[in-house]
Amino acid sequence: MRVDAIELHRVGIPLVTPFETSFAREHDREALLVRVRTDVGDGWGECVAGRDPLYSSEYVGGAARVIADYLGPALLGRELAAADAAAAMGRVAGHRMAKAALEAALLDAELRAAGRSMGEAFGAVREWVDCGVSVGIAPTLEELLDEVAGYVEQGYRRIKLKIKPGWDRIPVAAVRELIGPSMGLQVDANTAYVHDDLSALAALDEFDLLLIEQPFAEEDIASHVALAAAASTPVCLDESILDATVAADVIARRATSVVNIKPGRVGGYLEAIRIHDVCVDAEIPVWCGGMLETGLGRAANVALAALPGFILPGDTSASDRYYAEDLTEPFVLGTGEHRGQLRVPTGPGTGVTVREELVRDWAVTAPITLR
Ligand code: OSB
Ligand code: MG
Repeated sequence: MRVDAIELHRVGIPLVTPFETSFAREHDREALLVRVRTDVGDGWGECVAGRDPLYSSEYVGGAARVIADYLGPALLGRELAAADAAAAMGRVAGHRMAKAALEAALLDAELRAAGRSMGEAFGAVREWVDCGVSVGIAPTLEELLDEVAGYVEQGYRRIKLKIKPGWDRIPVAAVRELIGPSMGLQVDANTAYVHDDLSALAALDEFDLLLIEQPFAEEDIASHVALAAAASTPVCLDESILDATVAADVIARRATSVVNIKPGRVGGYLEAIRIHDVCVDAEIPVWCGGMLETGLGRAANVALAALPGFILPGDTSASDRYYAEDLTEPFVLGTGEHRGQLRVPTGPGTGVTVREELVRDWAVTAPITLR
């Protein structure tokens, strides 16, 4: 296909509840949406960069800038398949979230033109995926327990608690008590701890957690190796997993025994599939992470989560966990045998339709068109 134009749309969408992590408290999600216009039709992709460079070095404004100045020009006017996009943008170091959004939009355009779904193209082996929910740091323990009880009631298949120093043992103990011994529970520190906290983290073993996600800095592989050796709870890397090469390396070093795959963080769905394959070969379970995506990014994440190695429930929650109104038709948890699951879209491309009136209503800056 030939890339004729790239549109950048910046939107701000209110969250139904503020989301607090060890690095920020957010009341709305600012997202960068990319539309590619090609000779075979249009495609949409969502950039997972946050408003500020706190989770990673990337952020919405920087992603828009690097697309306008470098990544867009590397694609515009070129004849290429979506699978060629990463190489075409390869001269630019890093900026994986920006690259992932462009590749996702190209995949959407290409698959729509071919009448194929992302699930089919990625190698999905199931029609429904198991869903967990990521629960932010709450103002009080009581509010945390209310929120968790609500999610359990809605059918979510596991709970993930955001933790940080001073908000770990007590909330984890209280939630384990609330949900009982058999429901999956895991924690995510988003790099908030240091090596000296090792024994305090190992003490969470008592709560029979599925995993502890990214306690230490992105670059601090050694501390993750030390925790993995000291604790029975599996260590799971998120921020540190930059691509399939890093994934293979940190598995070999025994820094991680579970991997959180976020397509946006690793440069796109095609690299995410390569990480999945590396993990399957190494018998490392994976699950699909999230970045508070709208229905657009969620649709593609749910398709990815249908691959065989995704054996743990993902942070692929229903639309109403995040937004009163979603950018696409909403994702709703199933019922009966599909309680706590989302259905993998089967329509061409992402299988969902971006509501363009909402892209306009939610715009925080004027759209930019690159030709
Ligand atoms: O570390 O997994 C994370 C949200 C924003 C940035 C980082 C993370 C998260 C989440 C939410 O945990 C996952 C989701 O429900 O989309
Ligand atoms: Mg995480």
